[in-house]
Amino acid sequence: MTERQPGFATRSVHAGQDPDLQTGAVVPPIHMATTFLQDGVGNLRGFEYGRTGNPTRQRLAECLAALEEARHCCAFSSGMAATAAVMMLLEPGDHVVLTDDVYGGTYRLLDAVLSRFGLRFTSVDASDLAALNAACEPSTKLLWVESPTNPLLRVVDIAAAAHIAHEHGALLAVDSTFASPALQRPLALGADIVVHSSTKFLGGHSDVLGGAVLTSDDSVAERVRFQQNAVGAVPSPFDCWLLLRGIRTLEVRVRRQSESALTIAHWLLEHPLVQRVHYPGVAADGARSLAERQMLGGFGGVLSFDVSDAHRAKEVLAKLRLITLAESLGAVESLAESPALMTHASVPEEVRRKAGLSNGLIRLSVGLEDVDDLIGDLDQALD
Ligand code: P1T
Repeated sequence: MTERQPGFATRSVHAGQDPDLQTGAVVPPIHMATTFLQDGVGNLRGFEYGRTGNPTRQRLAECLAALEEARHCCAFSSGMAATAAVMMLLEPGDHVVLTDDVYGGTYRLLDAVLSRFGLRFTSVDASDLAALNAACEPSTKLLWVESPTNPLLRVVDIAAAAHIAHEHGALLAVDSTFASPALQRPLALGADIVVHSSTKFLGGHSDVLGGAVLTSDDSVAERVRFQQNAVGAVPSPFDCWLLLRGIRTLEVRVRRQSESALTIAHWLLEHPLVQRVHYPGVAADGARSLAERQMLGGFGGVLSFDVSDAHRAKEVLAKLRLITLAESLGAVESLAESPALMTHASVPEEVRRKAGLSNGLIRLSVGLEDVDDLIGDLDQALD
């Protein structure tokens, strides 16, 4: 009889988190050492130097790989560091196709930094597969998509995007931060690389920055590891430990956040001042059924909605009492922000407008508070 693979919640609690062998401590210790004894030159006990590897970081990587069902994971010091490591697999002159509503920092990295090193990119609505295909050029080496996207919560058909990428001889990287591995496993759908900002749902408590690159491609993994060791964007052992602690409750947090977000999305749809609600669970039929097929039992804890203009959006945000006005998402406390003025301010206005990102857009990350209290807060702020 083949042994049944442990379920997702079980892996969240146990993968990479075996008790400490030496002491039996149920919570594994944090290894702070930056260097490791060699029993003779080059005769290592598994670790050499803290930038190259660390036992706590190795446990985190093992855990994340088990959650994403990946052969390899490389844990980084932030989501942007993980993103940059993937982009640095490319050569000057290579072309990247990018989702048009990506996190503003990802756009900025390509637009203001990597373009100086010869990378070219085209932004496109990746939920439109014909447009995605048409944006590919002979020198396209990477398709970079978010699903759901930040901040318009569009759902990209990952299996179809993988097919398009491979037909063009390119890799598909999916920034799966908004779904977390609790709701989406892009590698199983054909993606080559998954990236997370583990600052968000994985950490879950707004107290740790982190990122991860996951892949089952041995050559990609080797190049990402080499790049990380050469450049040095490694997370601290304490940050890795905090992430392992947060991940233990990932499944229950995301389930509850998804339920509350769906309830709030339905409530917002009925509000006279709300012009549009962006959430896969209330999207048009095609997008919703794609999300139902592609996502695993929930649509995630982030939604966004349009009010008339930037002035009204600022007023609503200023009136919130329970929901905190702040960037970031995926934490136990609810957060709201204005993408046009905050997280996506580095994206030029005409690029934002073309992507459908209005100045009156408000993004809400739903936390673990009682959903009635969150609706009460939105109700008084929109009044
Ligand atoms: O902040 P950092 O850990 O470096 O992650 C960057 C990043 C990457 N990908 C996505 C989809 C993200 O949303 C982010 C960070 N986003 C925010 C801080 C935000 O408020 O949208």
